Amino acid sequence: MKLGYALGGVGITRDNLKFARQAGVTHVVLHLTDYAYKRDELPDRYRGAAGFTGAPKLWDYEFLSGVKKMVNDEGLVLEALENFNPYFWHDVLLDGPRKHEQMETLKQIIRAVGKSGIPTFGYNFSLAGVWGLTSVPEARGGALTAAFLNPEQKPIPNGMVWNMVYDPAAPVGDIGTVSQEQIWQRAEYFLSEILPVAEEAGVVMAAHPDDPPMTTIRGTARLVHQPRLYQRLFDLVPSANSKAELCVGTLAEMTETDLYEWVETYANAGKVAYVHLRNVRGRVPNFVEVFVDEGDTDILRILRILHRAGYDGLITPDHAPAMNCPAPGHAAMAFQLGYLKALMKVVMSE
Ligand SMILES: [Mn+2]
Repeated sequence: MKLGYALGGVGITRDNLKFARQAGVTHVVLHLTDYAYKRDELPDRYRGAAGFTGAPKLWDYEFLSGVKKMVNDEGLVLEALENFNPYFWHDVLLDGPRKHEQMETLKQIIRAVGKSGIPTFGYNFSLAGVWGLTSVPEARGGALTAAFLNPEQKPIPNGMVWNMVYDPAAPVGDIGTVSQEQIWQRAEYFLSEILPVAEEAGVVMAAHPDDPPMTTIRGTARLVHQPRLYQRLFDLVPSANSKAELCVGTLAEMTETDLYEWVETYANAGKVAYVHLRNVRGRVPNFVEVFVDEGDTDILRILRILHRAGYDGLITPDHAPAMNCPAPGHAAMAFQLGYLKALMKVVMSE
């Protein structure tokens, strides 16, 4: 097992890479999108959106190899990219008029990822995205943290998907409801197109479960909102390059959780691409993200199961409660990284 760390958007800096290296991280996952871009400039009807997608340049070989070089220059390995910017694939998610054209763009991106020598691409096939979390002082010592408290759900306005706005000038109205059958059909189209390209490019496509794992959010069905639905996803378009981005926190929030059994089964099957590790208290429709060493999940047990199953991939800390100090996010991450690094050492010496 390797200690991983995720950086995103404006947080992808030399200093943050050095911070990771100093904490003992060896492998990095990058979110190339600045999810909070122009959040405060969006029209009122998009209140609560993470941000605006902008119109990013294609993630081509030249761009990605430059990003990879920056990571390598700091003594780190670039293991994975996580999430397409919704700008590149909103109509694939929404079954819109540009879906075939956008599918070709996604294929170009995956080919460039492979050519750049980045082994894994994480994705989250979701319409509502990560939505509905609020900040509450409910982690240990009153630390500010994310919680899902079953908020009122309004429909997703036009021009928005994945909790980001891609067209602020879209006509007034909303995208309506999307059924389970529709979301699985759309996922099947996406996977049947992307997986052959990923196989040829030597890239593993890693699916993140739906966070929060409700059956529907804002009227739109969720894809992997119970652990058992991963099997349905793997069977939908079978491929050795189709794996799980195992978000332990999200699985623990699911109502039918057989978390330890799931981890054992799919780690043994070689279906875990990489791991997001956080702890939570509660399940949908009410949960609170807490420090990695409190909450409902036995993190040491998870690491033991992974190691015994021969899992040799990344363990990356997920979201963490903010700590009261001048650098709340960095302090929280340093704590999580140190804790995980120590547990990994224990487990790997057994
Ligand atoms: Mn996650």
